[in-house]
Amino acid sequence: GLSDDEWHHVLGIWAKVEPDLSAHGQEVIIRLFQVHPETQERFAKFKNLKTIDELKSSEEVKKHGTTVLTALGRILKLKNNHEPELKPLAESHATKHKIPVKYLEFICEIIVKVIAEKHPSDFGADSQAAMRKALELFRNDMASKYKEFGFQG
Ligand code: BLA
Repeated sequence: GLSDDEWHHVLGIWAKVEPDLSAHGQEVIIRLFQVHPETQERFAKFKNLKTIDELKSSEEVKKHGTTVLTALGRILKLKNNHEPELKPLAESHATKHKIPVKYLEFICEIIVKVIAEKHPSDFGADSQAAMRKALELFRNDMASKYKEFGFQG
């Protein structure tokens, strides 16, 4: 897990993200689809969105971005005790959406980049390192739950 000091960094920057969660979420999803187009194929509901303008004007993309960051925020706030929140998410992602761990790595990297761009003066090296560590914990625990649900990830 992370130290108290590391969690303090993680939750400190998250408090700056939260007032504008949907703009952050929208940016994360659009960037994910642009940098890793294969990820967009996983969404039946987004397959019809071809251009960057279509992605930007989609209320559904914004809504999904908000869903993602709301869930992630809940998980981060539980710190090292995220299991109750993580378990149903791992189950749906293992058995229904079938999202490889590799894709979780992609989105986590993009989350760090988007926060760094939007909050250059509040997301220094220590905070970035702490956030990366928190996201790695999230991914590792998702990966081990995936296996419990019979998905190799
Ligand atoms: C749906 N993804 C969801 C839901 C939540 C998250 C809460 C709705 C409830 C559920 O189905 O369990 C949460 N998604 C997250 C979190 C992250 C995220 C916390 O991306 C990352 C920090 N899911 C992934 C990745 C992809 C993905 C990397 O983690 C795609 C590459 C896909 N999530 C995905 C899909 C759905 C979903 C396809 C269903 C969307 C729908 O049709 O409504």
